[in-house]
Amino acid sequence: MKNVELIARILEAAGVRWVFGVPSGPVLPLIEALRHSAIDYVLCASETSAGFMATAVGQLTGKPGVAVSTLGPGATNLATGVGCAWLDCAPVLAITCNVPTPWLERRIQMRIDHHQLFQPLTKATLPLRVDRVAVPLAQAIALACSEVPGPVHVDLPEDVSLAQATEAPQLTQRRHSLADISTGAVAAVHAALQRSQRPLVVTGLSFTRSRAAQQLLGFIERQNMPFASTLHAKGFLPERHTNWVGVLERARRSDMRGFIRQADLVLAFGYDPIEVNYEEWIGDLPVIHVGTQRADVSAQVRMLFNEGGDMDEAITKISALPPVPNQWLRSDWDAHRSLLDKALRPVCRGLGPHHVLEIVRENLPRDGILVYDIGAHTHQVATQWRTDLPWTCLSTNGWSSMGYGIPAAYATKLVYPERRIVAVVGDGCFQMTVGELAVGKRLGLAVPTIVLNDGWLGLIKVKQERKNYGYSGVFLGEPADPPAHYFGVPCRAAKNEQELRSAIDWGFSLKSPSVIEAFIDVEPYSQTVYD
Ligand SMILES: Cc1ncc(C[n+]2csc(CCOP(=O)(O)OP(=O)(O)O)c2C)c(N)n1
Ligand SMILES: [Mg+2]
Repeated sequence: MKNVELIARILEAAGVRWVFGVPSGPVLPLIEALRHSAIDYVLCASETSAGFMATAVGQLTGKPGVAVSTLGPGATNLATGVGCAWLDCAPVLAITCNVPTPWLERRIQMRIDHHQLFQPLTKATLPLRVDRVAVPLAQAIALACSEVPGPVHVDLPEDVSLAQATEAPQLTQRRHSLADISTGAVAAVHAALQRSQRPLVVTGLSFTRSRAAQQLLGFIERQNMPFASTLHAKGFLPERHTNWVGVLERARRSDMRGFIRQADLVLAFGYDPIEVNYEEWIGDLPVIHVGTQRADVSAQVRMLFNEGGDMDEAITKISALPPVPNQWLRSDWDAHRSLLDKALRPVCRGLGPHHVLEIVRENLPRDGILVYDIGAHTHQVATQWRTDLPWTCLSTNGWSSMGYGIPAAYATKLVYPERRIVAVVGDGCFQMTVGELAVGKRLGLAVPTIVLNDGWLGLIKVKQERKNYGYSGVFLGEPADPPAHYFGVPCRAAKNEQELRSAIDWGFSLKSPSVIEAFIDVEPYSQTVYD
């Protein structure tokens, strides 16, 4: 058995189903070994997308998403995808295939130091060597999956790939137990609730890894408290619940901040400031932060408790606290939600982003999954979209890289072939990743991609407006009528609600991918995104 075969066995044993990437000579031995394994090698249009696909698989399955690249430019492309796993906390294994070991330090075509490249983007970066493959690989997998999950990089020189394996396959289960923070957390919450008249619960990225959502919801209901989340935590508590009051720091943030000013205490569970710093919205409210990591905050934030450890244990114990009466009225939350819903839907010419989202929502079942990209539309989706189920509304908010939407939607379809998946992307994001449509076509992934064709880098246009700058470098051009297909992926235009409804019906009726270009008015974003 060669080392690449050993690697394939170890990946199989770790539950890996796909390896995403773009090949080159040094990658070929690994691809050949995968060809004889239960793992599919998925050719992507760029390594960056391979990293996004691995991120989505890692988040959705809890098993390592794997992306493989060649050296130098393959590795630098991959780095952008790996950054997503790093700041959005996804278990990912990034493998770079390199020149043979004796050449590793030489100044030769395409070669750079991969360990230096990946060091700031990963939990660890490990070299594989002729007699040291199984141990570091097993360590890498265990480390990627342990709390806080994230990417681990391994570098695989070509001679190591081809050498006979000298080790047995192994999987080390490194389960480092999380600190018990429950005693302090329970005491802090108990004391704070006695003094509070209007407590507010918020959840965030780390809560997506919690198994105590039911306990937290029970606590929220018994204590008669409203709750909000960040973008990533959408759906991990049900957004159609009467106590739900919105999403922090996305569209209509001023309405959210207005509501938050009515509160006198924030109980944060699984909030990760990587999505948005507390300082942005907290004002002088006291905070109890219960997460898997201590929050990185400045001295100006009034932290009553700030600990990282076994969040679920803490939530479970906190949820057993007896109810403490407070002054919240359900009508406070109803009034706020009505205000928010109205403000998200400004008058506009023709089709607005909010119309598109409404129509998509109507056509996506409860367990359907929306995967969306980065731009003004991210803000609109995050605040307007409602979902009651975990992992049904995916984007990137830590890394926030354009180009996530299409590859992540395709990866999601690989994980959930039976569910309805739709990608919603801006036209700028579409231009960055249009080549990935060919991946969907090749794999026959029935995912409609809805392009919000507004002709602008909408988010940056709004930023220029807010700074009183002139528009420059943000106009993509008047959207042209779309072609009949991109790389064989059929495409339709939708210029009004009726055309959009029929295009969505058409998209979901196909057994392969499609593109729907929705021609939307960009102006509503000026009233929703940063207001
Ligand atoms: C890789 C990368 N480059 C640049 C940015 C900065 N950026 C954020 S949103 C955006 C514009 C996105 O435009 P589009 O896809 O048309 O979406 P819209 O804002 O119009 O909804 C840009 C340039 C980024 N987040 N990621
Ligand atoms: Mg745009």
